[in-house]
Amino acid sequence: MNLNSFDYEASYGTSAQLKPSDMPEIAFAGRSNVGKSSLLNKVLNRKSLARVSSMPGKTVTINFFKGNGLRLVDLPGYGYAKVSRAEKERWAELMEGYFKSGRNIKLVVQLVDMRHKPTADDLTMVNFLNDAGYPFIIVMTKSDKLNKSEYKAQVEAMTREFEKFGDLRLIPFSSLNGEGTEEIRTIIDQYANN
Ligand SMILES: Nc1nc2c(ncn2[C@@H]2O[C@H](COP(=O)(O)OP(=O)(O)O)[C@@H](O)[C@H]2O)c(=O)[nH]1
Ligand SMILES: [Mg+2]
Repeated sequence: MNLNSFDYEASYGTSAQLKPSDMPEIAFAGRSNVGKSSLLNKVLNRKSLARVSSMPGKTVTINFFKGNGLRLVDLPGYGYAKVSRAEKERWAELMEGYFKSGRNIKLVVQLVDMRHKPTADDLTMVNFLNDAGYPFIIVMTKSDKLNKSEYKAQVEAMTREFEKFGDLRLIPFSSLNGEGTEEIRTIIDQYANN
């Protein structure tokens, strides 16, 4: 699939605004600031298609990108400490609405920061995906920030952390040096056509 021809489609702040699903979708989930927008820009080979925000968690929206009969979905980030209770409720409403609207979700790409243990929210998200039966992979972001020994230790720690999910794909990724980009493109292609 040509991932160079995707375009921004729309953003929504409440689930009532979501359009019915008429195309397969691949969704991207993760905590605010994990590097989701950077990953989308890198994978889609665009400089600033998905805005790279310097104010994480500021607005809760779900963003759609469309191309080649496929939608890529930038799910709202979670876990940002300074958001209000109202924003947290908006987040939950939007996520629940998204996952309950009968969509053709081919794959969820779950991002975790490679430097740290997955957060409680990360694990809640992964358990939800697993229990609900969505195919998912884990992308470990910001791999460029680790030295060689930290890198090796974190691959091992993450492998143990997610062991119970069977042969789950764990992909180190860096939007800075491009590590993992081709692997993610290949997986998107495989699942989109599946
Ligand atoms: N070193 C490094 N920084 C990154 C990487 N990905 C994102 N960042 C930085 O992390 C911050 C959050 O990135 P962003 O893509 O907006 O995260 P989002 O909130 O998940 O969409 C920004 O300052 C990015 O420049 C990466 O792979 N390596
Ligand atoms: Mg973002």
